[in-house]
Amino acid sequence: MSHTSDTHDQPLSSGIGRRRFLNSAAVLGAAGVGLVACKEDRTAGGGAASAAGGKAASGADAARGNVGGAGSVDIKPGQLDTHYGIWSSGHTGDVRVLGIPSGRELLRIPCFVPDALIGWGITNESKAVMGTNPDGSLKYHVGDTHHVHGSYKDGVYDGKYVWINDKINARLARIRLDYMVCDKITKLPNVQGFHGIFPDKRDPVDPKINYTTRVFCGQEFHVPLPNNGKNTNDPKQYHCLFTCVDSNSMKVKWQARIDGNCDLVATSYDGKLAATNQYNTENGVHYQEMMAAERDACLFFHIERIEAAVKAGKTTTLGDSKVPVVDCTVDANKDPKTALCVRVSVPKNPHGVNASPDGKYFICSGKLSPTCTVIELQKVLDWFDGKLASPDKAIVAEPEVGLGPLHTTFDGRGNAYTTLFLDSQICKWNIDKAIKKYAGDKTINPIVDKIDVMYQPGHISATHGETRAADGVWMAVGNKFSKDRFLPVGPMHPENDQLLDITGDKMILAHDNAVRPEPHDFILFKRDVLHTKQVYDINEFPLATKDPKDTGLKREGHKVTVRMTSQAPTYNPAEFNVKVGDELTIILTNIDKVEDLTHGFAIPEYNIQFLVNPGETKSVTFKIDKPGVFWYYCTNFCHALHLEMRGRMLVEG
Ligand code: K7E
Ligand code: CUA
Ligand code: CA
Repeated sequence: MSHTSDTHDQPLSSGIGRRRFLNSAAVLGAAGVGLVACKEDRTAGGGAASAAGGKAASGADAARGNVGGAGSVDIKPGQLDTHYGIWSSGHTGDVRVLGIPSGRELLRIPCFVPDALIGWGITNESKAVMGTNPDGSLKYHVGDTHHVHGSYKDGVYDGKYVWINDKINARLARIRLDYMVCDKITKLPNVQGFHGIFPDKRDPVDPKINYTTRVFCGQEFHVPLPNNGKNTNDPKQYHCLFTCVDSNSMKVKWQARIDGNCDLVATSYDGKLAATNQYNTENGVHYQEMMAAERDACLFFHIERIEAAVKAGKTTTLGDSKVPVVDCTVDANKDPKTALCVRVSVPKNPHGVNASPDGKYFICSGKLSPTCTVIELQKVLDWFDGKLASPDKAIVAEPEVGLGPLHTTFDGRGNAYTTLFLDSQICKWNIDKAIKKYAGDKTINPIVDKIDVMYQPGHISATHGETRAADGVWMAVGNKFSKDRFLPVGPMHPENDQLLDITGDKMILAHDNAVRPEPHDFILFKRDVLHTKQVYDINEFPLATKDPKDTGLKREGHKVTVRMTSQAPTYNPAEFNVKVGDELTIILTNIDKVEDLTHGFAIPEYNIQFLVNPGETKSVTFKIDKPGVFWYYCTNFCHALHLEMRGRMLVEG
């Protein structure tokens, strides 16, 4: 297999090295020994997993009855998965990293909500990313992540970032994939119910910019703009905003005021169009009103024109926000030649809009209609050029797929796979056949296959499905109900993420995977897309203490700073003195450079616990409010003398 460690610039597994490190450290009772062992046997426990895709299953595997061309989902002890999956985890508010095909959860990356393991929301650095009140307390403690998408270059993942939304508090988070940490969170002004996101795939004008520079964000819940308590019952004041965030600075570039709402978001491969499906074109407040119209819409934004309007100052602002807002309401955009946006109609209350990997189509799933609507992007551009009589002429197919279509993914071979929430099925259908049928050949049946899933599926995503490199190997489905699939654990069942092999004509259900509620969206890609780092570059941290002799206490009035290092199994300093009434800041640098040698730092009675990875620096600030001896100690097993890794904070009475 090709996926051995020498194809990566970083080690794939250090289980053996780590074990040897602990053993030799135990014998010698000293820090920093046995480290050479870490460099050997990288591949002993590594090697590739069963199959990277496209390889025929062995006879023995096939006999198990659930193995197709994608290979076995059995990852033997010591073997590594072939793919990463990045999962949005819903109202637990974080991001999860899974190994695919095993479904093993490898990491949770906190962003919007505090995390007790790594001390997210406790350290000063994480609080600065999350956002605080003037008194230093966290602004928000809850989050609801729905959609996660990666950065693109040339229409494929470049492995740099993923972005994820918080629906509750209208925030967009960015995760750096090298260290797998959240490095920025942006609050969208004047937005409620921030739902769909999608990064752009290239610049609409400059061909040299063939990578992601913007992230588009849709608002699902319309509110009076500005939302200041006036006009709460005047429907004409209710609008939604479609927001563009600069993917690099994470600053909000512009917003577009629209009629109706935004649900999910898609972007075109040429960078020219972004779109959102709308289920509430009625501007209804109750669900009965939101279901009144026979057809809703997919709303297309002409990015180049919008940005020209922003540049020309054809904008307003809302409330305290300085972000320029363009007018994308229906009445202001009737003339195709100048329109910033256009609605293509879609049957009643659609859900999900997905871009096909050939770059030609956006597909809206019907939800209340048993259909998917295929919209040809070139025709939408033709409408903007005044060459298409009506925007609905851009619809090229509307296949009947089954009951409750929600989300669609692709295999790169011309097929679409749509979740059917009500039928508890996946429908595999052929896009070209659906187009031919819509064009008049009624003998054609675009439906290729259907398979039961358990139960009530929402999101669906195939390996590289929303990129030009869609390879049709594995496909994950997030089921909203698991009922009888797992041991009962009281009233709340886990969710059921299922993995299907889609290499053949027929889909094969390969694996059930219980997950903590409630995942929504996810992306799956080959593991060589990522090159994560296991040891921090100490220079990433301006506050780092690089040498133990620079540690110690500095006092300025009641403000006390303790610079500290950790090196297994010691902290330096091992004790320090402070007084009641002091405001203490501890800046801890882990100067161990050994992969996997993470230390913790906890101190009793002050709600403090956080981790420092090799080379990492973190700080905490708190007020000393009681006298006594307080042992700070290492929470993360690091050494044979891990339990001895502790020190004293002495507060005179
Ligand atoms: Cu269908 Cu918020 Cu993506 Cu969930 S939405 S499933
Ligand atoms: Cu350091 Cu445990
Ligand atoms: Ca509607």
